[in-house]
Amino acid sequence: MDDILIELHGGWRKLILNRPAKLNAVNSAMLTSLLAAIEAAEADPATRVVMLTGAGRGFCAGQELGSDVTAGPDGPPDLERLANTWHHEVVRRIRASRLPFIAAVNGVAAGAGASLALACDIVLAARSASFVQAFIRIGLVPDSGASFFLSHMVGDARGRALAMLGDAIGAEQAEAWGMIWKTADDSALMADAGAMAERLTQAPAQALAAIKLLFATAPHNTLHQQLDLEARLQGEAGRSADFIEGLDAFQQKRAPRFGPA
Ligand code: T3D
Repeated sequence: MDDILIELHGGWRKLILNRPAKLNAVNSAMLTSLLAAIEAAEADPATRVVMLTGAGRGFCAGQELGSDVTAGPDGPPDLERLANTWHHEVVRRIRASRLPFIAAVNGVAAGAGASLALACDIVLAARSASFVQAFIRIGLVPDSGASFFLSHMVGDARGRALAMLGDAIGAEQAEAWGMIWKTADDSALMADAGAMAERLTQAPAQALAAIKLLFATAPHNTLHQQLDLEARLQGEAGRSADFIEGLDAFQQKRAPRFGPA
């Protein structure tokens, strides 16, 4: 059975974490497949959006608590390597991608599974879904960007408490705290996420990629650095065919038809 399923939907593709019996907990082999799936999406000029979701009742239960993290004859597992080579590489690829990533969080997102969702550009979650900073429960520390995402998204006080207590929070709480974009009824999640993906396939791709870059740099740039970058990217957007089309459409009072990146 493939541990990552890929569904093609015209201009967007859905990547499904597919180990439902383990709530889609990931291991190095599965993350290798996920990296390849992300690479394939990037390489396909017809793909303009990626959706990430999980099979079954979970989104992703984080690192599989199996052989990757078990002590072997040579001593304890090398979690630094596991993080750098697999988990963190996925987060880097999602954040560096030209493509908007939507997480459709269909169930529990724990440990690195929560980070995987939060690394995406827009997170929709089923009302019954939950987010668990599970690391502390097993003596580990937040990784895959969790400390970065939480401190920026929910702030220091809430982020620290979530990381230190490891309590689960429900999707509605996550929405209220600004951790995710929106909660959907469980039965509507996939349709809502699909409609969003469809909508983003019609958006100007160059501008979407530039927005990703702006939000990646904003947390560590000064205002002046960010103003410089915004001006540069606006200059590039201003020279794009999408801007010509956007202006024409506005003046002609019609919907714009943006082309490929
Ligand atoms: O180097 C590095 O970077 C290392 C990376 C570390 C990053 C991490 O992600 S550390 C955190 C790892 N994840 C966890 O600790 C979460 C473990 N799972 C849970 O705490 C719970 O399963 C959940 C809170 C996520 C959900 O609870 P519940 O009650 O809804 O489901 P369950 O019954 O516990 O789980 C269902 C099955 O999935 C169960 O298998 P079974 O008994 O039916 O055969 C359970 O063992 C399995 N499962 C869940 N999570 C994992 C898992 N199997 C392996 N690894 C898991 N992470």
